[in-house]
Amino acid sequence: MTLDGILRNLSIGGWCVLEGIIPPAETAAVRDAVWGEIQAQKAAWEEEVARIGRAGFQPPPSKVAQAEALINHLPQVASYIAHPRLLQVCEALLGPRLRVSSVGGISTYPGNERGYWHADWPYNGTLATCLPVPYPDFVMNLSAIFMLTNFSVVTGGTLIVPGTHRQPDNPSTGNGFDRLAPHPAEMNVEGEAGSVLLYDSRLWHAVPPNRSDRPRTIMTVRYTPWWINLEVRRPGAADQLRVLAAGSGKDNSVPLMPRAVFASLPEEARPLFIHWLEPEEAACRA
Ligand SMILES: O=C(O)CCC(=O)C(=O)O
Repeated sequence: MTLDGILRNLSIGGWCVLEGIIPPAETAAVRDAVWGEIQAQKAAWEEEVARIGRAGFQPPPSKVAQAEALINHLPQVASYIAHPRLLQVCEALLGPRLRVSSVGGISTYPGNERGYWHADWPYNGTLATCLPVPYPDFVMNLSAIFMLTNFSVVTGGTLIVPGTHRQPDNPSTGNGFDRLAPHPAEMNVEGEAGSVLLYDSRLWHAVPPNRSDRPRTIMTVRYTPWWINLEVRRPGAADQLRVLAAGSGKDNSVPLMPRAVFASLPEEARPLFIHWLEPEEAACRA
């Protein structure tokens, strides 16, 4: 598809699929590495789920596991995140000097619960760092879901409601739509492993049920323009502490990137992460 066609899909429906971002011969290795990191962070994730429950927030769906700061553990994924075709679309919508604000991993196990309808940061109403509604109607953040296993109705392609990116709010902000109810216009995104679902972060979407007999695994990446304040996600930053103290929402801070990891990134990926380096002193202590 041409750039114009992709931009038209993103403008009308709020989403598109870019095929072949990870070459077929490399997809299994990326999937296994992301799966391995999700297993390595299992105990931390279970602790986080318990903490979310104790704090009275909507618990994450059962049989779903997540890993955070994937890039710090698997820098080999950086070249896919910086794929020229993906960056071309992101820059067309968000302008030059993009940043990546988070990289995560999610596996849905067979028989998992579906998730709640939400939009991604900075529009997720369960977060302390959520923008107030109503949102202005323009693109401020893009979300990418890298399919590491095939997406279908059976395996569980991300559930989306096309066109909802133009709404001034979403079910996670308590807009009156039952966040756990099926939506009459919902659909599963379909695509082959190695493809990327790219969407306006305002699009209503949810973790889908996996009706297959194998885990479905994804990598999530958020592309953010330089003019959005990421300090609210920097652990210990004044803006972060202030927002957390003032709000009742969840913390979505992101671990900083160790300098040694940054040094190992390919040249083309470094500008996307340079804003998130650990301070020099941390590198000296390590
Ligand atoms: O698991 C999925 O397909 C959706 C993940 C999701 O909701 C998100 O990345 O915000």
